[in-house]
Amino acid sequence: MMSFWSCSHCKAGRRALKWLLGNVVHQRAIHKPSPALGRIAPVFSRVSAYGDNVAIMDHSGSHTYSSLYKNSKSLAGLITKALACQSGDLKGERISFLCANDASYTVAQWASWMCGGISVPLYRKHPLNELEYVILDSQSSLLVAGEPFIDTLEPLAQKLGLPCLQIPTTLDALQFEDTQMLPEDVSDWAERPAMLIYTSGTTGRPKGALHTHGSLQAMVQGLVSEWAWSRDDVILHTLPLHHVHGIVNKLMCPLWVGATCVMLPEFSAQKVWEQLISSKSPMVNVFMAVPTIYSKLIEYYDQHFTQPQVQDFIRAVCKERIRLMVSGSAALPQPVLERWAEITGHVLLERYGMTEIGMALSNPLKGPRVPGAVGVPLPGVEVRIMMTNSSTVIAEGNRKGTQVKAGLEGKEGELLVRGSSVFQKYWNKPQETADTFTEDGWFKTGDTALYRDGVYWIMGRTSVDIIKSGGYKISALDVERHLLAHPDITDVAVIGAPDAVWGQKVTAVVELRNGKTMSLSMLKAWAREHMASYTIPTALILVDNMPRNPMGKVNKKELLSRFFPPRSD
Ligand code: MLC
Ligand code: AMP
Repeated sequence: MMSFWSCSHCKAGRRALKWLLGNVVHQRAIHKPSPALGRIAPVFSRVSAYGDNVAIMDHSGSHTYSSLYKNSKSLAGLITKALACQSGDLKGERISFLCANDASYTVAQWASWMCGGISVPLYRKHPLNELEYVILDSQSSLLVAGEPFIDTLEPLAQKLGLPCLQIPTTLDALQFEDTQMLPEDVSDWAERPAMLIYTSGTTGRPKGALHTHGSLQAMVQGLVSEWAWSRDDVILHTLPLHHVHGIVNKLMCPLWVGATCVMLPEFSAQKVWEQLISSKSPMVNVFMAVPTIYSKLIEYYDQHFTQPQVQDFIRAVCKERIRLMVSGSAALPQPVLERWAEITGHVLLERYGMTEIGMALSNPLKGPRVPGAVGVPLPGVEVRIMMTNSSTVIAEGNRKGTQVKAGLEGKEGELLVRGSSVFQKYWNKPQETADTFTEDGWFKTGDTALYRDGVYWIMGRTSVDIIKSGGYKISALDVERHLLAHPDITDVAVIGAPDAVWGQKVTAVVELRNGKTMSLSMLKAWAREHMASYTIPTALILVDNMPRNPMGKVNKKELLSRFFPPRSD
């Protein structure tokens, strides 16, 4: 096949051009991304323009932009006071916080930034040992607990000798401290560290990916322009708030433009349906979720909305009111995409992203969305597909187009990403940081991708040791490390079995001590104390001897095909 330059947005135009030129090779220089970010400053510095607009609606009511700002300032003052920081600038000290999915989360995040700190969001479904790991690894100086979590964090704070502040449920009860604060117009926001997000890898414990205010703003502005966010938007938020999907795409984007975020405390299929079709103001017009959530919503719909009039009503309401429905964080199965389109009239917009890079590739807001593909690079993002174990670039592209090496269209390789939304480093892990970038500054995603028909396709992970279940990235090695601590387990291999609803199922292949028995429920009960709920195996396979090759290694691909042979249909 000949190489050609392709404008990724216009398939028909490209075909016509190809025909016209008789397949003549056309090259076009790849431009460096021009981020055009403008002034870099955290989201709270924009809120004076949004004043009394409702920023967040949660279980306790409505919170305006000005009230969030005021309460964040109060908490920032309490933080600097607790840390005896006279200058008002914590210069990147870490503030770990554990809040419910409500306005207190934003108050904790903004407050850490207002006093120059790095926000480290903790997750309520993590057991104490995991919370402690993040607090210690990030070397946090202070903990902040939303009221429901004070009993969780206070003992940890005492154990670790850290101050712990509480955010009352009634945010206005936060006491204002008139302390020195970082001026909002400091000139170096772009390089200032902003947030540590913990993410699993193929080696070791989770790593803290450090984003600066510059990389966060690049992520937000890319999505705001690409998906046409406006202050009239109302998004329904149902995702955990310790990963970029929930933090950036669903919370920071609406707050950036002065829109409203309706927050549910956690995902519930019933509550989501109620909100999507509710005629109470403000009416939701934007929704984003992981594929498992769409599967669960479909399951609920099929069980509860069986009457044709109800189905017609739901479809009409979704079609009329909702302007955007997005899926991401894991591959969207085609049956889910199709069924969702039947139910709601919306073809889900699938996009691709990662903790370290924010969002990189997206199907278009307007124009055809190719099922199974993840579209083209977002503004400011450059991508490359590299042939495995070689320096050959198969394809390279940005917003303006993609070049493919002659004869290599459709060939798979590792996806590399570069651009202003890419993280700065893994916290205190210089070697891991260096290993994950090429010498010329490309981030190696570990995802296998290809470029075909003018769009990018994600084909899976290069490592079997990364499992995606329910949109969560789970390290098989980390799960093995936990399970090996079980007194009855002598050997274990964790694999990700394919699963229609969850993407992959965390499956433990286990060898037990002689004479011991184990059921899945026994294993789950034991694991609950030690592991985050979403990492606990949901399938258990007992073996007499762990199959190992002559080098003593477990071949996980073989294990997968042995226990989960590919279906022929
Ligand atoms: C879990 N269960 C399974 C299973 N997996 N059962 C059978 N097969 C499987 N494969 C069981 C659990 O053991 C549990 O059982 C029950 O299902 C509920 O599990 P849960 O984890 O408590 O589920 P739930 O609370 O319903 O949450 C599901 C979810 C959640 C989809 C809402 O997983 C979620 O919020 N996911 C989003 C993750 C996310 O935000 N990712 C973004 C990362 S950022 P029992 O018996 O214990 O009740 C990123 C970048 C990007 O990826 O591109 O966005
Ligand atoms: P995380 O590290 O939790 O941010 O997860 C990022 C990973 O999710 C990526 O490296 C991909 O493996 C996966 N991912 C995100 N979006 C998609 C998508 N649309 N299709 C397939 N995989 C995806």
